[in-house]
Amino acid sequence: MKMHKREKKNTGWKGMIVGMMVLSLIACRHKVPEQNMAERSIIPLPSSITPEEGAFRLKKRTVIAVDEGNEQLKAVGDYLAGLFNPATGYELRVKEVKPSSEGGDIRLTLSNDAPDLGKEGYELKVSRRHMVIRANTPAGVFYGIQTLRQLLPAAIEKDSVQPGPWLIPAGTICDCPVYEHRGVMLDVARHFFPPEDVKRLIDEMTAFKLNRLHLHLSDDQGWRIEIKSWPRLTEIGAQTQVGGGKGGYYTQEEYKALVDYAASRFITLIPEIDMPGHTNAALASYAELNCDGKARELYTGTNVGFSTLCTRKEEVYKFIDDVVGEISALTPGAWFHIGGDESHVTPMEEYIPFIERAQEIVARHDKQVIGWDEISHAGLRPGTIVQYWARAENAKRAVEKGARVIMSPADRTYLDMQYDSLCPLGLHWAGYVEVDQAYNWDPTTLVEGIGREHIAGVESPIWTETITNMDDLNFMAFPRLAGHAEIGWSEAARRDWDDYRNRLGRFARRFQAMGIRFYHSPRVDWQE
Ligand code: TNX
Repeated sequence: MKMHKREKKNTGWKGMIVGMMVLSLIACRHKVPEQNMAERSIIPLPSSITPEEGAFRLKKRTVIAVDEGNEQLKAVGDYLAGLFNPATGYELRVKEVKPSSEGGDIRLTLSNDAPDLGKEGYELKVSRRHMVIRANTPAGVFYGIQTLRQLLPAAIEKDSVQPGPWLIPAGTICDCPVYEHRGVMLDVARHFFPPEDVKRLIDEMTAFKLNRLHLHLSDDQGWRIEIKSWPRLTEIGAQTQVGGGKGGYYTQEEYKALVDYAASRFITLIPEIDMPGHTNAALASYAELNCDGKARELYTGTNVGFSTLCTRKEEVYKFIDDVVGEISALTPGAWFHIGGDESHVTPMEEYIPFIERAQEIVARHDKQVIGWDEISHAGLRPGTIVQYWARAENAKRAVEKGARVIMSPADRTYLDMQYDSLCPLGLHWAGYVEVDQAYNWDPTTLVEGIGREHIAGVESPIWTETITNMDDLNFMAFPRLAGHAEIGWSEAARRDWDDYRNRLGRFARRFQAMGIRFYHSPRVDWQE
C-alpha cells in the first residue's frame, strides 16, 4: 500500500517535471526569433537566396564531413571548425567520408556536375537536420563557408565563448562571382606593416570573398622586401618611412609565410616593385642606379614624381632582372606588378622602351605583367593587365592595345581618400569618397569603350601616407571595402544602394564582433 502511494506521488512529480520541461521548451522556442534566410545581411549579395521554413542548429556534436582524399578540402573543413570553435566553445569534429555519401551534419563536397558555378561559385543548402556546401573547387566551398558565417548571429565572430543559440535559417543559396579579380592593394612602403598586420588584413578580406592582395613593396620612402643579391636595399632602403619612423621589411622567409597564409584563404599575393619612378629608396641604397652615379638621401616626405632609375644604364636592367627573379621565385601567383605610375622625371622617350623592357624581364620569369594605367603609353605584351586609377584615356588606350583592365578609379576605390572634410585621416586629391560614392557605380559603365569583356575586376588601394596602424587602416577601409567586394562579386543589375545601405546598417554588430573599427557614415542607419 505504502509503496503504491509513494509511486503515485512520484508519478505526480515526474508528470509535473515533464510538463515544466515541455512548457519551457515551448517558451524557449518562442524566445528564438523567426529565422529567415532572406532577412540575413549578406555582403556581397549572393546571386540567389531561396528561404525555407525552419533552421539548422549548430551543436556541440555537429560533424563536418568532407570528401575523403582531398587535402585542400580537408583543410577547408578544419578552417570551418576553427572559425566556429572560439565563439561556440565547441570542438567540432571534421571527418572524411566517401565522396558520394551523405554523411555528417555539415557536408562539404566537390561536385563536377555544376558548370554554372564556375571556379569560385558554390551552392549552400540548409535544412533542419543537414547542410551541404557544394562547389567545383575547394575555393568555392570556402566562399560558401563565408556566406554560412554571415547566416549565423554576429556573435559567431567573437573570440570568446558566447551563449548562442547557433541557428542557421533553412533555404538554398546559389552564388558565383562576376569578376575573377577582387583585390586590395596595401602600400607597405610609405608606412611599413609587419606580417601580423598583413595577416589580419587577409582575414578581413576573406570574410568578403576577396581573392587578390597586391603589396606595394617599394617606393621613395622605403624598400620592403629582402633581395639577397642586392642586400643594401634593405640594409639602407628599408630603414625609414614617411615621417621618419624606423620602417622595416619582410625577409624572404616572412614573405613566403605570407604567401602561404594567403593561399590557405584562397588569396593570391601580387608583389609590386614600382619603376622607373617611385624609386628613391633604391636610389639611396645603390649609387649606380642613378645616372649621375650618386646615391640619393633617404626620403621621409610625401611628394611624388621626383625619382627615376637611370633607364639608360645596363646595370639597371640587371638590377631589375635580379629583383624580379628573386621575388618571382617566392611567388606561386601568376602576376608581377611593375608600377610605372607618376614617372614625371623620366622623359617619355625613355619611359616607353623602359616599360617594354621591364615587361620582357617579367615574362622571362614566367609572370604576367600588371602596371598602373600610364604603362599604356608603351607597347603592351599579350596578357599584360593595366590598372586604371586616374586617366580614362590611359585605360582606353590600354584596351585598344588589347590589354585587360583592373578598375581602381581613385574617386571611388581609393581607401586613403577622406570620407568628408572632417575625416581625421587620408588625402582628398581625388575628392571625398563617402560610402555611397564608393558603392554606387558599375565598372562596365565607368569609362566609355571599356566593357565587361575588358575588365578583370576591381581593386581597392590603401595608400598609407597618413595611415600608420591597423585601427586607422580599418577605419579607412571599412565599410567602403565591403561595398567594393560586392561590386566585384555581385551582378550590377541586382545591386541597389538602398538595399545595400540596409544590409550594411545591420552589419554593424558583425564589424564590431570582428574587432573592426569602422567609419559610422551618417548615410547609413547603423543597428547596434
Ligand atoms: C597616387 S595611385 C599614387 C600614389 C599615392 C596616392 C595617394 C598611384 C598609382 N600613385 O603614389 O600614394 O596617389 O592617394
